[in-house]
Amino acid sequence: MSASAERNQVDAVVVGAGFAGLYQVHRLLKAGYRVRAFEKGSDVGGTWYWNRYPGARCDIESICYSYSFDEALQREWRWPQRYAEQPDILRYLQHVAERFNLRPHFAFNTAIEAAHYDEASQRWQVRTATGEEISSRFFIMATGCLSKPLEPNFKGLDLFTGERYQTSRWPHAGVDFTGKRVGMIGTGSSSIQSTPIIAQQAAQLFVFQRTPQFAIPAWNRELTDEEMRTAQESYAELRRLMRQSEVGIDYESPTIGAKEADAASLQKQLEFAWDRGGYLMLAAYPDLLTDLESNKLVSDWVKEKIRARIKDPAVAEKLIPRSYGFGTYRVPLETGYYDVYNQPNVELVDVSQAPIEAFTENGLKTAAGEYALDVIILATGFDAGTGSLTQMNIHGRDGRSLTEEWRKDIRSTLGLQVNGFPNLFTIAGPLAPSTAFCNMTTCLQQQVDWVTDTILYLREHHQTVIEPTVARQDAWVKHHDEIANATLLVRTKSWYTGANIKGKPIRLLSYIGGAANYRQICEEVKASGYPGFALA
Ligand code: N01
Repeated sequence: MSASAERNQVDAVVVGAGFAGLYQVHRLLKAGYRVRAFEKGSDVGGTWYWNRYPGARCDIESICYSYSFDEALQREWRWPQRYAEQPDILRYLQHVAERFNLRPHFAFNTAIEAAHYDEASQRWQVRTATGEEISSRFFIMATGCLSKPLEPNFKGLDLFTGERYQTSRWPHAGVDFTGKRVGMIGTGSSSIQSTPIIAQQAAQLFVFQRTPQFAIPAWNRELTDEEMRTAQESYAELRRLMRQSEVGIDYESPTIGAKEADAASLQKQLEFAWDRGGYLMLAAYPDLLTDLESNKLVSDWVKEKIRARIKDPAVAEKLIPRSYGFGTYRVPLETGYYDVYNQPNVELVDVSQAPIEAFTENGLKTAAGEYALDVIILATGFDAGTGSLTQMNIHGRDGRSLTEEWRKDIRSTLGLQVNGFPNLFTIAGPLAPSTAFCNMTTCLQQQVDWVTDTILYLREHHQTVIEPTVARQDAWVKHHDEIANATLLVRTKSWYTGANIKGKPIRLLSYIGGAANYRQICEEVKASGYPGFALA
């Protein structure tokens, strides 16, 4: 066999060079497998490679947002801030790639165009956009759950002669907004993080809002040497607590629900959670996401906090969410977001009743008026959960198309394997715990470990193929839906359920049964020899 033919006959193809892909390649190499990995971007980083907009930072505390698989790494790395900003996280991932010599195993600037499972050889035939054909036993997607940007199909999109940017495809050289009239479309996390910084530079900033958000203060700050040292020394215990937690970070919740608390203790508890900042606010009460009455109490309290930030009461009312409850749409953390609406150069444009109709040569037009702009920013979100996989043209047994199947109904087993697609693994795939309800670094590592252990199990048991049965898959979907449908999340229109994409089947995309519970289920499957999975 020639060297290039040998290079293209591998045990595993891994797609993606973010947190999951890097760790997956590391684990497989350590176990002695031949691996080729592919990444569309020009370097490692995944989410943190693409999302370079001003103000991009992680909403999970940096001490918890890192790998735990290597003791020396976690003891040596120093995070500068409570919530790490994008350049710091990218620097961390570049360091990990260097430290474990992972880059040589990746082909960068290389998208996967198509892949099909060949039943005769029991191997995946994978084709890249650069024309390579690779034959692999295992096909592992580490493509992230928020990787395929959603670009709304605005009329006249290309007529606009000014600058146009998408937050998730931000130019590496940055953008200078000085003296410019800027239009920001969308008010999700990306917009909420970037708006305060853009508002400092732009001559005028129009924020086009369709749905207001319950953003809560991050209270970001520098980490002291002492805090960092304490974390580094106690990582073993912290990681243990994180793994045992509901969402992959350690926190405490009261035992009673919000509606059971009297007015004084409710006020005290919410102030306490608010002051701690960030996601700990979501843990303010255990029934926040399941009980309408409790959710309303907390939502009303947060609404008052928002009102208190805005000088003009008419603008404040526009910023108050009314169609859903706190926590049922991804809660963005903010630093100075509401304050921008007190600046004279910032205008909030409510497009809920008067939608954006078209882009024009000089800006854009809503049903209520026209806006002259030099720059338009699309902060319009993602085709979450499925988008990164369905864009890839994956065909399993009998030529079954993953795109076609998920167009009708999004089904998976543990979020990690799909019936009809043997040896395909989908890390952070739909119906696994992912970004919405889990600290990604905790959950991704656990899922990579399960995938690797599964591959090792096959080797030990002289098997080459694993595929979930229809019955096992049906059981997982039923379990997932039962938990999801008992929450208030499914009542809110957002990317959490795929409702931001016209025609996408509605189902909560992330498993919400708890990270620790999910880990235990995965461990039991492994320990009991993969019941409900066909091994061949
Ligand atoms: O996207 P989004 P995002 N006309 O989907 C609006 C993660 N993240 O990129 O709500 C007008 O939240 C849309 O309006 P509506 C995080 O998990 C993490 O901000 O559909 N508006 C909405 O306001 C987050 O949840 C971090 O009515 C239109 C916005 O665009 C996820 O990524 C940082 C429109 C999209 O908001 C996605 O966040 C940033 C139209 N035609 C992001 N179409 C970290 O902390 C869409 N919109 C790591």
